Amino acid sequence: MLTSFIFDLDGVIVFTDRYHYLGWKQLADEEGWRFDETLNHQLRGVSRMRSLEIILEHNGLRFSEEEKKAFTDRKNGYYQSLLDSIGPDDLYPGAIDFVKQVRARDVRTALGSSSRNAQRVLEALQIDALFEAVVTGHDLTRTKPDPQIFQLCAERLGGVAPAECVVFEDAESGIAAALAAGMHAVGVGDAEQLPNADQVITDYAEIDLDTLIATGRIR
Ligand code: B16
Ligand code: MG
Repeated sequence: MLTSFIFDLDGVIVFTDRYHYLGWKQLADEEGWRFDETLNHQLRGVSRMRSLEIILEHNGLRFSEEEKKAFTDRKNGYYQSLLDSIGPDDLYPGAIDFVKQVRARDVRTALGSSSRNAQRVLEALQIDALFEAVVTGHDLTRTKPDPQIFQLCAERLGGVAPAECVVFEDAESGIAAALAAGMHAVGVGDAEQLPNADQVITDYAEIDLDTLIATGRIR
């Protein structure tokens, strides 16, 4: 029985992944670093500092911890400026209706985001009440693909068994984290970017709740 659905935030519920990209792009352009959409895929789901390190490794650059902190602060400033004008148009089409539908079927819902800005995004879009448990970057000591984020979601839902959990993720690192936690992993986005997912969707309507009920997978 699948009792609990766990959702990533950026790229799964809301298109803030675009704003993360633009924030890094602005920093990279100002510093003269190489950075493009392909490299950006590797940043999905991973922490702010790890994201910077991936960009620096790609450019063959090294900086002190202090300098790296200054770069991540700058990127976060650009990202937060973009968040100032976030609105309902930024929501992934059908995502909120889907969360409401599963909740109406007594499926538990949690949000697991690596972002330290996740709470701000949830509140700006007034969607925080849709999730019984919320885990953000502030709660984590290890970044995806480590399973800590989803294990903590299951714990905060009251100790749900991993086999009862379905994770919705747009990041390869997030799919790996879900699988490492022993959970079912649904990729949201481009199937070519998410080869390890158990299933990949581009539209939440592809998840057939009636069939899941009929086959006894959910109540
Ligand atoms: P912040 P998710 C992740 O969110 C993003 O995918 C990733 O690009 C970002 O670096 C990370 O959050 C940290 O975000 O800088 O706001 O703390 O996809 O796990 O919801
Ligand atoms: Mg994501």
